[in-house]
Amino acid sequence: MKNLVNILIGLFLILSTTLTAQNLEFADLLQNINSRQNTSLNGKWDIIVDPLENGYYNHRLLPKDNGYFKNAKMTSPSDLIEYNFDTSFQLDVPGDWNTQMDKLYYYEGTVWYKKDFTYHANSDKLAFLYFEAVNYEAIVYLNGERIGSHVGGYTPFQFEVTNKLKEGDNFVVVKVDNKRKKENVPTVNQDWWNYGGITRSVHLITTPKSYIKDYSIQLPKGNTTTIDGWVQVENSKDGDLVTINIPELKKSVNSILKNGIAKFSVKAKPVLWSPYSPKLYEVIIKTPTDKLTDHIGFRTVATDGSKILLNNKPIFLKGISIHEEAPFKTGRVTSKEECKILLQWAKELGCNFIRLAHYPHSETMVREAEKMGFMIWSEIPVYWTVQFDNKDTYANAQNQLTEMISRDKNRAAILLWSMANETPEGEARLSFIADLAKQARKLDNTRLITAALDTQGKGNDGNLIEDPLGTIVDVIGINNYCGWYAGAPETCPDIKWASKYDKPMIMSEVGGGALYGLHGNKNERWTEEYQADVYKKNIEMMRNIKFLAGLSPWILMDFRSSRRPLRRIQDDFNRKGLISEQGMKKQAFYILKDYYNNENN
Ligand code: GCB
Repeated sequence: MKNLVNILIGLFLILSTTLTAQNLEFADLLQNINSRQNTSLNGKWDIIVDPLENGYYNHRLLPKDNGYFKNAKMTSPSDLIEYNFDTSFQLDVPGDWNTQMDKLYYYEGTVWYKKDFTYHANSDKLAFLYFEAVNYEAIVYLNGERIGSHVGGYTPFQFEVTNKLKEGDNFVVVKVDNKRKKENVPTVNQDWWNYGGITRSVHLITTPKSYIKDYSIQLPKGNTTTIDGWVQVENSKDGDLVTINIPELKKSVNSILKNGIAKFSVKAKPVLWSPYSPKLYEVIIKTPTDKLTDHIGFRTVATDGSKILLNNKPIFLKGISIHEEAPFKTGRVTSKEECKILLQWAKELGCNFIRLAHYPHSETMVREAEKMGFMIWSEIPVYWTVQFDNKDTYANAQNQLTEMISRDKNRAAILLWSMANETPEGEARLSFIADLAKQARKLDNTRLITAALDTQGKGNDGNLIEDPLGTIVDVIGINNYCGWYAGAPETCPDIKWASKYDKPMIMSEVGGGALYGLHGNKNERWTEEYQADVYKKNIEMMRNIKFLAGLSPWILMDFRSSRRPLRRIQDDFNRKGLISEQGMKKQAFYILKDYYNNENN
């Protein structure tokens, strides 16, 4: 009874205001796929490797409208069809192809993937094919018919396929192409492996005809006592009710749908999410036909001069950078367990913060990190010199940014959206990144905008931060490799840092390489001793930076990169990990751990 009274007290009825479905600029994506009726299409997929683009164009027997995507079968012994998915090789999805098949280790090009599945039609349901990520370009065919395409290797995309599915047997074919191109984001140069394939999970999701598509539920900027947001319901009627229920807070809010959107706002005093207490609340969203459950944290983030404030209190970000590379087996991370191993190592190091480099990581990674109390920096692969004056390149970058924010806008752990990494100064680059920042703020005014700058050795009096990008971001990221790419380690402590901007600075990269188990003098490169010394000297340097608000050294674990050929040392791995790819901790791990454990901030 008491509960009921409380719920009634908390019951608000708010008429929706002017926000309409057309105002929403988020990507066309279902929010919170794991709370939906979901058939996994993971597992073995049949594949055909196609370096000549033979299955698509150009073949006498395969005119353009009759490619591998038709999944043709011979019907008589005299038929000539020079491919057959049913007898082809197979690859695991999710997964990269490079580490699953020796002959695909360096492969960059097209692979055709095919999966059979059954579907039982239900006239009350809609069906969606949802891909968590495919690197890099995907063209998707269902039952021989093209249903759409997607560009960008690290963000989700979906297609509504209700009317294209057949009762019973169906097949989906995906043409996956990871050829690097100058105009792409990232461009042709990158210091990580260009893993190809359907690298994350694939789902067949069904929803009611009128379904909850998307929502945003969080604390508004600077306010810790109001939860507000909106719910978007497709195929709804004006006047239908949406209920947002947070049982633990004893809040149940009703809001009326208008043009597919229901806005709400409710007074509440949630326990705030933080690394000390990563509290998530069960949130249940209901419409007359649909129901979803999420787990959402509430917190605010802001800056004050050179401080980052979490829930109005200054916090120092003790971080580490992470690539989405699987421990022990290398290749792409494909399971929750692998995410947890990486995160557990970051915990052991004493981190409260992770930089998910250099592209959006999986939703699983973000959600696991959030549960464990890590603050997150999430970024798009605007990396080094992309074509800043190319409109299509910008559209691609903005699309990846929009998909990242759309997917993760309800994750309290994410404090920072990063627009770019180490981009060379210039006018075209400035307006490119300024436009991205504008778009990010339009979609989400509650988080901070950052970018990792490469501002080494500027100015006369040490390192002066004056990159004009500093005017655009809220938090300045600096990648600096004192003792590795610039100067000897002993020169680092004397470097004086200055900044033109009264803004927080995160040392978003710092570090050096070492081969696990290689020992020697601290002046010998690649030894663990050298790397440990680089860390010691950089920590001394960082202690003197008054406007330092955190750091995310490069990097938690050694990762594959085809820029790193040095035999018997690198062997295609960037060796700046604090941990080897086989999980062995190097000396520098303990130097950073000591710093994080003993520093007073
Ligand atoms: C950087 C890049 C990062 C590289 C790293 C390195 O500045 O941002 O992607 O892997 O340096 O190891 O050189």
